[in-house]
Amino acid sequence: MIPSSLLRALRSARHVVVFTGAGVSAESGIPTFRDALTGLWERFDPGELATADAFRRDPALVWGWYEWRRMKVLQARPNPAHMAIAELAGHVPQLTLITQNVDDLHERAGSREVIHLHGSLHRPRCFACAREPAEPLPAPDEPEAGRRLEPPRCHHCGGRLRPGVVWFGESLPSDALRAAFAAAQACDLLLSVGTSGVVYPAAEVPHLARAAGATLVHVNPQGEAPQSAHEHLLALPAGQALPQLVREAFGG
Ligand code: BJW
Ligand code: ZN
Repeated sequence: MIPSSLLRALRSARHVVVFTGAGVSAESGIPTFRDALTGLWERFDPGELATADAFRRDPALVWGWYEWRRMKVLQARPNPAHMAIAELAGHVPQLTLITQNVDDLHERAGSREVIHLHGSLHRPRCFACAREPAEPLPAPDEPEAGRRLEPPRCHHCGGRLRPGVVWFGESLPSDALRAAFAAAQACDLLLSVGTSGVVYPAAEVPHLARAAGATLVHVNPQGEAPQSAHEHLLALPAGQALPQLVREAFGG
């Protein structure tokens, strides 16, 4: 049941921000990071895989793991949550989509100009000179989760390619972060979908929107009950909650 005050706020919003995390892709079969039992960090140590030092120590381990993840994304399809977000953009005057995800499922659902705060699995670059390869990488051939794989070499300088994601201790792309913070401060409603909200500075985004007076809507089956009348929790999987929200607010 979606509260009527929330439906009214959504119908009258001029600028909506949708802020997504791994939970929005969970129903596409992409594992989240911190869910008990199924999260990636339950099985893998982020310190051994998601830092620049880890890549320096063991590039083949890190590259192999990210190729495994890229393959999972290539095999996945956008789910009803991605589709509902793309559809919502057609119902409101302005929508800014900010994602922490490194997959391309929002784009494949039809969303345009997605702000990727943590980069992309699909845009590797040279670890030495930062240039991107001229040719897109071929699809990985069925690597297993723990299999080492030598990273391809850069055509310019011979350095190793690294995944185009933001590792712990690295700066977020400054244009993306600036655009995300500006949208958060300018929006009147922010939908936070499938994120634990523990990784900074991305986790500032909903806080900035709240401080600027926006209505906040959290979509998370494990979410905590909010404290204010301007904040709502839809404690459902995103693939159910978002289509229902768009349908009840705008029909069709
Ligand atoms: C569903 C669902 C369904 C399930 N429907 N929902 C301040 C204090 C302490 C530390 C720091 C700080 N500021 C910065 C730091 C350090 C660090 C940090 O934040 N650490 C914290 C963990 C404590 N931050 C950084 O290092 C950042 N850089 C930085 O700050 O640079 C400046 C600096 C320089 C030098 C030194 C120090 C600072 C960079 C962070 C980059 C994070 N990168 C990762 C990996 C990306 C590459 C990869 O994919 O491997 O990004 S970590 C990982 O977490 C990934 C995600 O984008 C990110 C967020 O996770 P997300 O999306 O929220 O997923 P989960 O799994 O946590 O949550 C899923 C949620 O979905 C759950 O709540 C479920 O209930 C829900 N869910 N199914 C709806 N069907
Ligand atoms: Zn190079």
